Amino acid sequence: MANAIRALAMDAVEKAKSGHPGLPMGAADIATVLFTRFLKFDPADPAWPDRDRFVLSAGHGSMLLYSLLYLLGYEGVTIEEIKRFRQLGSITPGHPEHGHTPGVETTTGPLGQGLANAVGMAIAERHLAAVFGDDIVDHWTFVLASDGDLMEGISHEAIALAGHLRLKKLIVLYDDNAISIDGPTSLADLVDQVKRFESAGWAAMRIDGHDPAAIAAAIEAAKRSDRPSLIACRTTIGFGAPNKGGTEKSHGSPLGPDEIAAARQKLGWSAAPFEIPTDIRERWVAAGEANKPARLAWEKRLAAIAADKRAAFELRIRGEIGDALVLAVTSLKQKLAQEPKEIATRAASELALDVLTAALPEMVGGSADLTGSNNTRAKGMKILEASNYSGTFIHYGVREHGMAAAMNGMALHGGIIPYSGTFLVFSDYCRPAIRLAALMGQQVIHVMTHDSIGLGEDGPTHQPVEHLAALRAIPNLKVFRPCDAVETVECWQLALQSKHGPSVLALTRQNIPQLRRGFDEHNRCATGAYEMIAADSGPPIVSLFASGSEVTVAVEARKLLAARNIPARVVSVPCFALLLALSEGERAAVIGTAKINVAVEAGIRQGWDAIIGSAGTFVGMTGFGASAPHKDLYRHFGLTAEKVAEAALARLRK
Ligand SMILES: Cc1ncc(C[n+]2csc(CCOP(=O)(O)OP(=O)(O)O)c2C)c(N)n1
Repeated sequence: MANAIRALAMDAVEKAKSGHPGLPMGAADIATVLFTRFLKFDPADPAWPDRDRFVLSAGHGSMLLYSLLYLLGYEGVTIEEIKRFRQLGSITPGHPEHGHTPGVETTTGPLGQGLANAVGMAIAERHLAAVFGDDIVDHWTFVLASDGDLMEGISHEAIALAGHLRLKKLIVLYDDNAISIDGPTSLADLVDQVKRFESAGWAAMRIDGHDPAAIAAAIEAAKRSDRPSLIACRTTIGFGAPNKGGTEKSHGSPLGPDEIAAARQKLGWSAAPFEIPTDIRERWVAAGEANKPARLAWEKRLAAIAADKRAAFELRIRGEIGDALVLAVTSLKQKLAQEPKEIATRAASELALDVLTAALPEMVGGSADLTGSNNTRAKGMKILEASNYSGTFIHYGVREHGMAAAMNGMALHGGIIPYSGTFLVFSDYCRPAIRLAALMGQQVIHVMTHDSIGLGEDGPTHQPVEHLAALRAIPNLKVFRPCDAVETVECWQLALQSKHGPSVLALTRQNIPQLRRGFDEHNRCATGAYEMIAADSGPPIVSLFASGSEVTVAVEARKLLAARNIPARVVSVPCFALLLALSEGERAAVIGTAKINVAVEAGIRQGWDAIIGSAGTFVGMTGFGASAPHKDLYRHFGLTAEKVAEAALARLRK
């Protein structure tokens, strides 16, 4: 049965003239034991909530996964699609893409991410089991990880978190073939992975990854463990290829016709390319059908639980949030209308979280060791920890990358809307995972505070300058930068309604006035930008655009211009992505037709031209910040109402 995987991988890579045969051939025995004897799944229902998760962290070995999905009978994963490996429009792309191919639990390729996603999936499983009971939530998370996965820094964050949380239902099968692209891993690495995992609180063992009995015994032992488990499976990369096997030559290129012929002979595989002997195919199909009774039994158990609990579970799995959100948002906006607040937007976010987390139990929050600074722990939230998985707040430790990737895993698992916190400047430490959330269309929400030089004394190491632009460059990511308490609540609402992509909320450390007064039921941030204050003496000559804390600066600048009889309007721009997604006409209406466009933001100009045009004037940062109290910094860098007004006047004089 394992040779069927090997043959398909060799043949598909050969036909595509590119790809990675080494991993599928080396790990075929591990995968065969796992999928035929342990993994709980049903190809007839790839989204079955209580299925075991299998994450191929080493995404370059995609043909391992595609071979399995084909052999097990996943709908759509046909032999034709295997033959179209890596071709435009196929469901067998170079690296596995979630949402593209049934049975692919997460998008992998950037090494280390899958492993960290799996930690999030395992957290989600424990949490939902604690909330809804083992009757309906009781599954395992398996990972196949390579040398490269374990060399990546993110693996350190992920395994430390998993060990700390005692995620005993997480099992990592390590394809320990000691080969990577450049050659033997000894070129660059001498880490003893078993010791490393043990030191992080895991159970770890070494086995022969080509011995089915040893693989099965190890998985059984891992299932009995009270902690997460690493099974280091010693394998031969490209197993079966007589000359290239065991070397980097089998890692990432077609083996070539001669080597394939020799491998077929060595493996005793005489079937033609892309053909699987009937008896072997039947055994694979039978393995694919083996768990149907388990799924039907689960459906019965689900039907038997209390109706309200079942409804809550199903709603969460479907990712629907119902009316609770709008009610919570409306009541908070009413409160802010009655009692305006001059507070930092991070503090406004905490006010929002107090009501939102109370209304939406699917929100699981956290912070990378900046809880008090990010204001992400709302009232009444209990800690999610090994002794209480029903908690909803995670202390991720100083592990931004692992946190962001684990959040992706939770979102992929389903039933949870993960949000978390760090400083905006450290979005760089999360970026690869944020990008993958955007690519996969997963709802994760990053609260990123201390969003500009306005954070003050910590200085340029902590002051984001290019980060808003860099994040806005990621497709399908919404970057929100609200200008006051009301916009903060509205942006939270929009992030929670963005079911098919991640959001970043960039929030201030410093207090700012509440500009939005009175109650407006309508979410004004929904269009990404809107006219906050119209020009008060005739048609506007100047449009002042700003986001976040600089909207206050624009409002003051408008007054200075008005004093000189220059009519100016203020447009708040909390979210570029939403503004740029409007129809051309709608967008043009928001941007307006004033003679002069001026934008002010405590960041770099990049991206603003789409709004103010290349002829527009930008008041912002052109280099790094400095260490000083925030008001001094705003003056020093010219982010003041006077400078903004002057910039507009200078244009008028031209
Ligand atoms: C973050 C990241 N860096 C680099 C790569 C390019 N790359 C793909 S596979 C690989 C290493 C291959 O070694 P290993 O993980 O042991 O896989 P194997 O050779 O066993 O297939 C590298 C560097 C990548 N996919 N992701």
